[in-house]
Amino acid sequence: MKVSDYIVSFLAEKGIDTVFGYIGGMITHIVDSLGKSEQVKYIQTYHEQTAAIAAEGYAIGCDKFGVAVCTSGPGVTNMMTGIADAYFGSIPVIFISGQVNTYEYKYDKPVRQQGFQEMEVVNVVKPITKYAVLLDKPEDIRYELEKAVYIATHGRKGPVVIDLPMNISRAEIEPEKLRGYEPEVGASSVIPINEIRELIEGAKRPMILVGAGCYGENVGRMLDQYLVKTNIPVVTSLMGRGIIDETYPHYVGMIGSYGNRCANMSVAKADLLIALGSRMDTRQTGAMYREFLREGKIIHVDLDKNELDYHRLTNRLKVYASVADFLKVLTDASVNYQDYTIWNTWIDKIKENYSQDKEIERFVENRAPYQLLQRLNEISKEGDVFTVDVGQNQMWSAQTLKLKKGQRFVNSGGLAPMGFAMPVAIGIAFANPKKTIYCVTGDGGFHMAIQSMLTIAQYNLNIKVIVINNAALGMITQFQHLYFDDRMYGTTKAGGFINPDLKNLAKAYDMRYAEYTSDSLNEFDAEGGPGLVNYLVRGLTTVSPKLEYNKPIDRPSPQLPETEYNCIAKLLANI
Ligand SMILES: Cc1ncc(C[n+]2csc(CCOP(=O)(O)OP(=O)(O)O)c2C)c(N)n1
Ligand SMILES: [Mg+2]
Repeated sequence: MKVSDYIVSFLAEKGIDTVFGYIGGMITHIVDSLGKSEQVKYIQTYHEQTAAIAAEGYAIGCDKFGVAVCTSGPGVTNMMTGIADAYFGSIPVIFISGQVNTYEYKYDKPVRQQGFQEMEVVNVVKPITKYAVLLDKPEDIRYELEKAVYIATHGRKGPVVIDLPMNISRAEIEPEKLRGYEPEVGASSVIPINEIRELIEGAKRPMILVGAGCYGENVGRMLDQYLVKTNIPVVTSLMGRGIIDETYPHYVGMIGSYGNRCANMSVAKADLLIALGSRMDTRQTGAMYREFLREGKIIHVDLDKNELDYHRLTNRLKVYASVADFLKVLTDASVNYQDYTIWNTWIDKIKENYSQDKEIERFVENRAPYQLLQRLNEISKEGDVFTVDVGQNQMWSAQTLKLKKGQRFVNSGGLAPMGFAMPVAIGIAFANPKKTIYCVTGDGGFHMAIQSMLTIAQYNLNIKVIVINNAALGMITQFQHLYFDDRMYGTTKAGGFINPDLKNLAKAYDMRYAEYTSDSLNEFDAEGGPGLVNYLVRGLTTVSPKLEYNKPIDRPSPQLPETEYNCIAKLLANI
């Protein structure tokens, strides 16, 4: 059997039915084997970056792992954005890159390259992968594939790169003679349940923070049950949205630099934060991280020990465990939960007065972008998926979308590459062909991923691409307004940034096209099939609230008047 055929049958056995890629000389054997396969289809995208991010989307959509293939040299450099994104986003993806023949490869020789399009892939991708290997012995193929899948999908998930020389992919092997991979047994989780119980029983104002580490393993459902039982209020991180059922009455909102005002205000007043699978990075805690939880302690649950050990917040009880294991132990333990009615009543007040809808009404001048998200709240249905890009469009969406049961919110918060929303939607669509996907992107990010449109049209994927078209790199204009006296170099038409004609583009890519402004939004409904929606926004746009540097998390801009802020604190003091 040829190695490339073996790889495809291995993937089929693991239940993978779609592989994304871009062909080139060094990967032709793999693509040929994929093409011949009846179980695994090969999707030839129009850019390796699309393939890489689509593979992430496939992993997210099917809860297994994604696979992307590319040729050597420029194929791999183009894939790098997706590899890095999968690393920072903890998404399990196997990347297979073609490499020059082993007899051309330079190995340790101090020359730049020997073969055409040769590049030392393993060393280049090492810092952005969980594991990377040059597979230069055909008889190692089973071992390395099994190892790759194990590493990608266990512990904190992430990407693996197998760099596969051309002559290895076409080599003949005898599958029954190949050695397999036996994973090493890792350190087991440590759950100090007595200390945890004591902290929870002593807390009057507990709060749960749901982070991206809560994805998968049915954690969302476990959490839903735990919440209903305990009535503990919940906030999410940007990456933790859409995991629990956010219609839970004590769901407060998203925290962070662009978090909902009510969520940031509430978390600052908690006396115990149970942080589940969340890095609590500066974007969440604010640079003044000591203000993040002034009087509280944190139960910090993470299965990445380094996140626990190298964190700058000190008031933490470290729990080295998966969220699933933690919840199992916590649910089985007999814990006397206090009655949180007063705490929840205060939060309800905060939610009522400082919800995102109130924020928009009170503080946002140019409301058009937010109105689009409010419209999506009206027309989207349970189970729909939102993918969002990077920039203001991402934050408007994260702040404003009220996720219904089963809805998912997919975005990139670690690498955050513009041009993420369309390719990730492609992968999700292949994993879940029946889902309706709303892909919200900025005009800048849309143009960066333009070739993804062709794949969407070609396969008639159920994706509605919505460009919030403010004719600007909006997120940066807000920065330039604050710190560069409104000098909009590179971000607006006057500064040299322009957009192509989206209507003509849609025609060229054979996509249905619709155009709306805030005045015609009520014509935008869920019935329209896949296509391109150009949502035109005039004037400068802002995200609100937004935490400015050196401000505590509960005092985002625009600032509340001092008397109002103090009044809220006093209200709580009576609890
Ligand atoms: C590949 C890449 N380049 C640059 C950036 C920096 N960046 C972050 S947001 C942003 C502006 C995005 O503009 P647009 O896509 O139009 O979205 P908007 O903010 O206007 O909603 C830029 C340039 C990035 N995140 N990714
Ligand atoms: Mg824009």
